[in-house]
Amino acid sequence: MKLYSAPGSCSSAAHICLLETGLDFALVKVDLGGDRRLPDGRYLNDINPKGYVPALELDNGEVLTENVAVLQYIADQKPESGLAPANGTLARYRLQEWLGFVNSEVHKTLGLLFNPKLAEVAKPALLEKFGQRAAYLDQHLAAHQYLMGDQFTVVDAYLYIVLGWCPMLGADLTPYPRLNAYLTRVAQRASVKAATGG
Ligand SMILES: N[C@@H](CCC(=O)N[C@@H](CS)C(=O)NCC(=O)O)C(=O)O
Repeated sequence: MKLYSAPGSCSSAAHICLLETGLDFALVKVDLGGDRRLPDGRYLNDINPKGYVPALELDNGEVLTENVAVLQYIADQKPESGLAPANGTLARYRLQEWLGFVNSEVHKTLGLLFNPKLAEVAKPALLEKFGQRAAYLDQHLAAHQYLMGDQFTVVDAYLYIVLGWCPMLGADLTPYPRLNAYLTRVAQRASVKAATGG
């Protein structure tokens, strides 16, 4: 497997999860701020015509994109890692529920704030929406170590990475003590340290 990833971007979640599985993979770093040319001379668009990371090239040459699919695929390559509950169980749908929440409510709300073309006037409304999502997470984590309970799963890697953007975006996490404790817990994992240089 080959992961096309930009360190610090959402694709680092897939990097963390690959490290958690212990599977063999190659990491191809993509500079999103540059011309997105890859070491082999191709461009990111040649791998993912949608033009973004993560992209996971499978051993049969197929390319899988979208965090929600990529993360679950990685987890399913090593079920004993516990990164995802078994397919077909209610717990798996709960994981997908969380993945949907992190993807569309957290990642994409924060992601808009990176856009230099975003009007200043739009920022408070986005930050307010983010605050509501953070408060919900904080409340959930009062009774749980990780989003799915006692087990670290792919969605924790995803949430950890996107919440890491908060200081750059002016999104204040100090009102959410349980969320902060959770981030500290996740940060201690060897896979997270290795993928983020922590
Ligand atoms: N819908 C995609 C979005 C992925 C995404 O937002 N990737 C960002 C990095 S966090 C990216 O590559 N942005 C570059 C661009 O859109 O041009 C997913 O959920 O995987």
